[in-house]
Amino acid sequence: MAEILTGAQILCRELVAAGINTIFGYPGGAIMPFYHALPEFSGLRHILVRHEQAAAHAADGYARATGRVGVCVATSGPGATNLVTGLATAHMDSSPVLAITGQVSRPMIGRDAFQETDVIGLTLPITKYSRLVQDITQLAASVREAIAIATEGRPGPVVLDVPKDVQNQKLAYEPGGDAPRLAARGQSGNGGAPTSASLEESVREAARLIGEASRPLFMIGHGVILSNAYDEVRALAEKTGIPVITTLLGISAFPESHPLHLGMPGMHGEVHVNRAIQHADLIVGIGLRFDDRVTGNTAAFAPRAKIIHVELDRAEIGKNVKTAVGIVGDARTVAGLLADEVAARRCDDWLAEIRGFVRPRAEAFSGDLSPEAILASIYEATRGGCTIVTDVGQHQMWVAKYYPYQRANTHITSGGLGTMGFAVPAAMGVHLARPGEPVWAISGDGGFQMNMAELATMVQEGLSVKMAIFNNGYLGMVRQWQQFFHEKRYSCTPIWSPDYVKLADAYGIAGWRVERRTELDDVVRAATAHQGPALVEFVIAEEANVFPMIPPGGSLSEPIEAAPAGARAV
Ligand SMILES: Cc1ncc(C[n+]2csc(CCOP(=O)(O)OP(=O)(O)O)c2C)c(N)n1
Ligand SMILES: [Mg+2]
Repeated sequence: MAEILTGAQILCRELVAAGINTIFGYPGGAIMPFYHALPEFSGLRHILVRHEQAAAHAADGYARATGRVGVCVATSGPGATNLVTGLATAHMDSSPVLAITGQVSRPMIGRDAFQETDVIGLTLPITKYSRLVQDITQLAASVREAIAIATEGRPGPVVLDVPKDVQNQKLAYEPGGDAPRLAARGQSGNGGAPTSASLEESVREAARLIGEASRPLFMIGHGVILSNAYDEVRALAEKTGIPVITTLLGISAFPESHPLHLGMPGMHGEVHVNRAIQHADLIVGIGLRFDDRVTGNTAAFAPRAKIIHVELDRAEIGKNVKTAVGIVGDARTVAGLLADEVAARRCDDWLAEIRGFVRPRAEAFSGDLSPEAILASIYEATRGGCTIVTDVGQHQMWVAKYYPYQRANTHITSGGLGTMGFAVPAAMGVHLARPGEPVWAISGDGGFQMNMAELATMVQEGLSVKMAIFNNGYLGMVRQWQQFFHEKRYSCTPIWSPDYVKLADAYGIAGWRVERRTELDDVVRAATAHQGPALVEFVIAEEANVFPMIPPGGSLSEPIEAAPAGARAV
């Protein structure tokens, strides 16, 4: 039977009907009808953030941890513009986020009304779909459609911009209407790649190339995590004996301790991984987009290799690298088909050759509190049973290189956009998605200060997030580039920090400072066991570097393995 509901109530009803139970947001004038309706929906837990950017990152973290849509809510104008960085982050990393924004009432649209911003214009290029819902009769279907678009195919963020008068309008609402027919959304071409063959033919051709190759590699990315293709990819690797490279967003798609796992490629990839790429005669990329941090200079990337590219998004095939076989499909499905089709083989000689590429660690840290020791301590304290959420910078690369991930989808980071400030709010979303297990947000002193206001959110909402700050007194990654490429001119990269232990105290949460290796394990154990949010500052060497490094625009064959002469290597 139809009920008379406001647009705001319809929005909430539809969220509940879609199985959503957690939303992150911040109220304001144009979204007030939604917030007025919210208390009637006890199934919707609202997390009041301290800045809308954090709402978007938290929804993103929640989405990445669950595979389901994460929801954030903001008012018009500044509330909506504050979401933009979070939406762009989710877009670059294919994360299903639904943003609901209040808009000024319809008669005011286009008149520079108070807090009016063209949210659709702002978000169209950084979302899969953005819609201004002007007709209340379309509202319920719009929610269903937006969630379907966010989650189906290659996931991504979507925006529903709802004018205040539409939220207040009343309508006879029939729950459970038909799922909307999705508007045809254009595919943006196949980059000239040979994807026209049927799936079976492409898989057969790929299996043939895999059988013939003498130096094959698997390179796996976020698509393997998004499609839950762990078992299929592992079976494929084990049947063929082909070594596996995991990109930054592919970390935790394959166990690091597996004998076939090589490590991370690209700008900060290990030397032996990049050399393997340069010597390979076949690269099978699954669920990744060959971005420039992975390939370096594409003209010099994998010069001997044919490339098979398995990717759900047809537009990615042939976009960045020339592809011999493009297979448009879900990573799990295609990896399963390939595993059935390939002949069992081994790659022992090739593995031995790659082992010969392995270099001793170039890094040498002054002081005894190395990033590696900190990460080993966190691993031990949680027995590998936690999720790590990283920010952006040197610490992000150290985590990517040294944390020994064994469990699927336990590494969450902003890869494509490289958004500083991501870790702390995203970890709040991960905590709510996985309340039964520890989550550590690992940030630099720069990135932590971007969103540290969320400490208050954690206190108010009782979110037990563990925070590690790698304090090197610098915007370290930029400082490293200045050291290597700008004659060590440390322009605007030294960064002052507050006393983080006192900061934690001001928020009433547990806080520690670790300066020595001897203090490390006890503090990490105590912080992990602590009920409630906990913050640990790790004071590390100021000028520690991430090695090796492929210079920007350089070839994977030319790693920098030591600080340039004249610059102090620490
Ligand atoms: C929002 C944002 N602004 C600027 C940058 C550029 N950037 C990349 S890494 C970095 C330094 C990060 O410093 P910190 O958080 O202290 O981490 P560290 O590199 O020292 O580990 C900067 C400024 C960015 N990625 N994101
Ligand atoms: Mg720093």
